[in-house]
Amino acid sequence: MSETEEDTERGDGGDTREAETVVSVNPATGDVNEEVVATTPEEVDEAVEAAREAQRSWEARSVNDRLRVLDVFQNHLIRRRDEVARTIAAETGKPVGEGLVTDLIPVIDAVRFLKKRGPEVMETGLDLDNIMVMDRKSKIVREPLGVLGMVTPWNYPFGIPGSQVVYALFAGNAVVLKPARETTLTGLKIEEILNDAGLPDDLLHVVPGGGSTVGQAIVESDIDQMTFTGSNAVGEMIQERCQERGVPTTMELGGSDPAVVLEDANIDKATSGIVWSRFMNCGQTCAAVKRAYAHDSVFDEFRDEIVRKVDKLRVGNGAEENVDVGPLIDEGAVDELAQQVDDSVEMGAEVLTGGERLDREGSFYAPTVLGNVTHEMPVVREETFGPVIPVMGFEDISEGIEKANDTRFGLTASVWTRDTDRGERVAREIDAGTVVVNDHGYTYGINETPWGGYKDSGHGRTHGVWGIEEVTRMKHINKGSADTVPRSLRPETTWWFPYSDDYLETMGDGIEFLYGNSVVRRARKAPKMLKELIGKKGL
Ligand code: TAP
Repeated sequence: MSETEEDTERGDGGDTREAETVVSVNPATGDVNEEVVATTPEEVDEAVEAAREAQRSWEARSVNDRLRVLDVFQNHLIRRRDEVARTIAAETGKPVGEGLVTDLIPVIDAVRFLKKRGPEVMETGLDLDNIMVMDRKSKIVREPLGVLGMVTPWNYPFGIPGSQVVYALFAGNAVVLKPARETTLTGLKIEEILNDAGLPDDLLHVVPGGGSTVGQAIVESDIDQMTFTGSNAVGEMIQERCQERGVPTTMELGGSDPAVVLEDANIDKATSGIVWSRFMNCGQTCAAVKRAYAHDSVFDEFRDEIVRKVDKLRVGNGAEENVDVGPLIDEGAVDELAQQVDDSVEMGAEVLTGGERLDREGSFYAPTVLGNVTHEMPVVREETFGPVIPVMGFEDISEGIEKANDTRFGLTASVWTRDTDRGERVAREIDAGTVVVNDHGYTYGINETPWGGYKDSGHGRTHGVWGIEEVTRMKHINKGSADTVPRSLRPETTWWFPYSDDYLETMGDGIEFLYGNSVVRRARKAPKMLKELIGKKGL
């Protein structure tokens, strides 16, 4: 939870000026963590300019040199993990251990992946199988885009910006990042630890402030790419503006992930996995199970197990011991969720457990399971960002798939079954960027895999080879020898000027030899072609 305030400060000369501040508040207690002076739009422009200058020399350093800084960062992060996780808990209320797992590991793992696979993605040799170019060599080199603008949400305040920043810096970019107001202190930690690790000055600017001021200033600034993670309403606005300005974008937006439980599923495992995926981070996860469907033959058992496991969740301040589910980010989020549940109940949904705010200090809502749910209800039609799960049945798998796909979103999904081959066949039918069989959403922390959605869940991919591609541009370099063969012997390259008298015939023979599917005809052309090629190489 946070507030942006305008304070009036009095300078030495008696002038007054407006200073906007960001107030970081603990949503579990309502206590103020700290107040930070917000960046002004002019300072955002200055940050982009300074970042551009710093980026040039960063790009000029070798990939391994850049990796050395990230390696030190990784070590600092491992050492300072509790400090970071406690900052996250103070700003979001989530359990400290959960911060380690879902915020720190994705970033630490990103560095692991980039050390292992990054260099080969930045420079890859190509096999040129065509015999006509056997004396040539090709490679792909990836070049940074320049200065990247980033705007990120509060729900994974270290994991999301941290991993995006690491990929961008690895590839040789500079970054200007606005963290969500609610989690400004966590955003500033990324900058602090990277600077401590030896990141050159000005390569990363974390600029605190509100979305409509500082966020908007980044969008309007001289950036080379914009990565946005957050709601569809804001994402669509930013996308439109970037398109007008010709700035490429990566959009990581909302989700309404389905879990599809087949009749042969391990119900104990499926319900444990689904409850964790939905209720961790107090249900405020883009890729949480937001709709659960079970085959009619196992539905009653599935529903009862979900209710039983949800009833055992311990709600409280995540900074304390023995807490599973923390608060929502603020009162506004509780209001919105309560409205979605109340409206659905009015339309006929049945509260199987929970269904109300918790009467205690902080922004708490009871972990809730809803039955008797239809697709017309807000808890299914809209994205729910809190601890609520609607459970529904399906008669056969085609109905299950149809229901799973009945959404504007397509971030991730899961299929639960003992028959993993069948699980894969169902996965292929679901419209989502990632479909996991017998687990849900966890691949954000596995950096070999891509992250990004279909449909209204956004476009572009963070993580993995594709995450590197997203923040670079591809250059193809092809090299041939500078040596020439006397033209009296052969033209340097068969297809160059001057065209020989038998050019038409030679090229025709070449096509037959290289691409024809008759072995006999290819063999017949071989001597002439070999002569061409030997002549061409001057052997
Ligand atoms: P938003 O309200 O969209 O906020 C996200 C960021 O955008 C914040 O930093 C916010 O700043 C900023 N912002 C707001 N208005 C802006 C504007 N006019 N110009 C530029 N920036 C602006 O989202 P949220 O409520 O924090 O996050 C929840 C949503 O994010 C959910 O829909 C969730 O599914 C989605 N999400 C998606 C993913 C992926 S990977 N697909 C991951 C996490 C979350 P303020 O500080 O002013 O709010």
